[in-house]
Amino acid sequence: MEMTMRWYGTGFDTVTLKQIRQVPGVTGVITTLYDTKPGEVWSRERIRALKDEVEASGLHISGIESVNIHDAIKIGSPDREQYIANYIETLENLGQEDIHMVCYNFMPVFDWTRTELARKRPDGSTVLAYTQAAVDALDPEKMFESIKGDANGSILPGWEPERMEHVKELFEMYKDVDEEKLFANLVYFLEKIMPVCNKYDIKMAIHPDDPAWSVFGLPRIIINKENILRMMHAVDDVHNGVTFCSGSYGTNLENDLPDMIRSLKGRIHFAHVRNLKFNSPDDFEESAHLSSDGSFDMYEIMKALYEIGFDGPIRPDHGRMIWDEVAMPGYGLYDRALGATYLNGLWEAIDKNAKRG
Ligand code: DNO
Repeated sequence: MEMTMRWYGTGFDTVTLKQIRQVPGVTGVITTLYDTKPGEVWSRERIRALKDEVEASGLHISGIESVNIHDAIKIGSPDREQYIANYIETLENLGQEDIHMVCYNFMPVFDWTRTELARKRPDGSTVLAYTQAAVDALDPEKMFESIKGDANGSILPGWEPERMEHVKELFEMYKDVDEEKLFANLVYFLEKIMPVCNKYDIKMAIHPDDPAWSVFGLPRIIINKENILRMMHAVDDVHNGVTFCSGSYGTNLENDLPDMIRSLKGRIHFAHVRNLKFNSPDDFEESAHLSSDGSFDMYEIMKALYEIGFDGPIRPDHGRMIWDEVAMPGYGLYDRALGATYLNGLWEAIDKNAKRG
């Protein structure tokens, strides 16, 4: 595996490439062109400029998170053909710039959903948290309003204000899309993009739905082992792979994370590893990465990744806000750096133990 950190780009991220370069063991970044909209073609020039900037800092681009999918593709409306063609062009430009991993998601309307962006923990840190009761009590149109105030002035991924202004219309557009239709639209999209992925060896890594169940009655499909294996078989190509995100699949306590990892051998192209602390099955918060701070056994998760021979990029995921840092919720420097160091430590121990036999 290669340890990386997510970086949103100059002007969007409070964390600098120089800081990331100084986190021990981190050699790459996972980045994006944060100001592009779903459906837009990424030009080679812009990709090259991003690459040059990252490389000038002594790091490299380990993959893209995300090239977002236009709603027309998820809904399956006639204009999807144009957006798929644009997506293919973007992949071609990425491939020509030697970028080989693309993370994306297929969640309708909302990307990840949390009900609090700054829940205070006993140690004074603040974390993202989710309570089902809060979602049930909320009008989806108010969801954006309710979290925007806590975003420390940043634009949260998947919650771009210009999209959120049209939440009502978006819900309307999805009204005839059930889980089967969404799944069929995903397969349709993947079949169309596989040739370009094969040509440039671009590994597509679908991010799970977070939380791993339906919110506000919207269909959600990338939620458990059964569904993800169905998707892998439907388009049985190594370039059709997954982002294994422990914090997203882990929202459903019925998901056995190490078992899922083992069953996806060869198809995990990217890993997000973090812990969650459950206060009840319907209420969780994003604790520190350490096993003892949350509900998951992080050693078992890393061991499963090690045992399947995972060799893609991995990144610590959302961190707590600590030491008075002001940053995009989940994406400060300090706690993610602690997370990276912890995950590297686990990996080193697992590796040494395995080699000693
Ligand atoms: C949240 C992230 C997601 C993820 C997308 C991938 O912090 O994990 O926004 O990047 O779902 O497309």
